[in-house]
Amino acid sequence: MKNICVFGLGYIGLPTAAMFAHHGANVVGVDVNQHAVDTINQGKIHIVEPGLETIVKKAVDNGNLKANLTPVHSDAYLIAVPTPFKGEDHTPDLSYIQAVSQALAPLLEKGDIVILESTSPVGATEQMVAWLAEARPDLTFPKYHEPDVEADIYVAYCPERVLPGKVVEELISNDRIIGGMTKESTKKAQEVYRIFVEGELLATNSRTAEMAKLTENASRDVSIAFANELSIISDKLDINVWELIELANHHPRVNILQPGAGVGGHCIAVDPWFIVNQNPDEAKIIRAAREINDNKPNWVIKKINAEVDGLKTQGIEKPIVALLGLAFKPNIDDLRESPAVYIAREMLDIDSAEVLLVEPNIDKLPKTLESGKLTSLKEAMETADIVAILVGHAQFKHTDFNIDKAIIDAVGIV
Ligand code: SAJ
Repeated sequence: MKNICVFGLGYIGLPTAAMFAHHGANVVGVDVNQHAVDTINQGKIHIVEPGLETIVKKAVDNGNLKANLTPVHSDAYLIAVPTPFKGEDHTPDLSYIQAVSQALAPLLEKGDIVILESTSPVGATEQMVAWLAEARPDLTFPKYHEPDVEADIYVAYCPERVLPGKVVEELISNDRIIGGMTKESTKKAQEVYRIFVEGELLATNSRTAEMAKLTENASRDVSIAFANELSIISDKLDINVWELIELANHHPRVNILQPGAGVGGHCIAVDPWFIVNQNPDEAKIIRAAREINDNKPNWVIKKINAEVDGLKTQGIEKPIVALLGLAFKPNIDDLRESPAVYIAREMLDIDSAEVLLVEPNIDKLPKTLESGKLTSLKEAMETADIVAILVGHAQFKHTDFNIDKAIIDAVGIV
């Protein structure tokens, strides 16, 4: 498996392409974004991921990795393009996968393998095969219900499960699920990933692999929702939820996660909806978890506003509120789909308080928060009347919150 074409050079596609190239494969990465293509061809990266730039630079310098706007014929095609929602009801939008299918279909030759990595609803791999087959009636393609019948083209669904911030390390060491449409497709896909994966390559079929990816993130979402629900109940009962969870977790078979300001990122807050959308009558806990986690930021806003109202009745005309943390999780600079950004946006629209934004991992506020003031932790701690801790950044852990201010601790630092 010498020549590999990777579609989508984002958070998953680029590290994967670079890793194949780093291990000797001849890789062409394809993206519609000219800026991304140009940046990568200079040996640089357009995303933030520790350790990735070094690998990309080496691979570009030794000629194993090249970025392009259009694909070239390869032995293996990997697809890592986005699968966003179409509208309010969380219907998955497979149009990027469709566009890639149409671009790669003319290049296919007997014996090639097509691997879908994009997080997808169950059945997406079969839909992709339908698009490929429509464009190439001269070739045969595998069928889900005929796993022993071989076809001209091998097809598999192989989700990634790497943690943003640890991608380089986890790509190599994580076990991987390899879901072939046929048994032979599974074997071929295992050969592809064996190029750099040191973890186990777990064989299954395409539907189970699709559902496994969604299940992993839904599982974490449900666990976090449980913690978030406990935090709201505990607040009402005047119990410290962090102590409560710590104590409960001493039970040998209990392992509760941590409550927070909500669930952010591009995976856990998104993937469970693929299950709910496809199984609206059956996916009850999964839907409830999404709703609980999506509502947590509004609960935090209510708590902050209650403190604001309290200070106003004490005569402070416009209390100063410091919001600590904007990233979607601790110790990263990624603000996308962040509950803290949502809270900041809502608080900036409120006239009754002045809002200071503290995020030590960035030096410029995003457009949506431009009306806010990026403030140092020191200044915020000196001037604010109310401090709301929204993200558990390491910098905040070393701060003394034993001060004469109202503190709302959404992440259990205090
Ligand atoms: N969070 C909590 N409480 C916790 C743990 C997390 O509130 O106890 C919050 C975080 O603050 C954050 C959100 O959940 O807002 C998600 O963070 P995360 O670190 O749990 O996960 P992600 O989104 O960075 O990456 C997840 C991972 N999935 C699982 O752990 C099951 C990763 O392995 C996947 O590859 C990734 O989604 C993905 O791409 O799907």
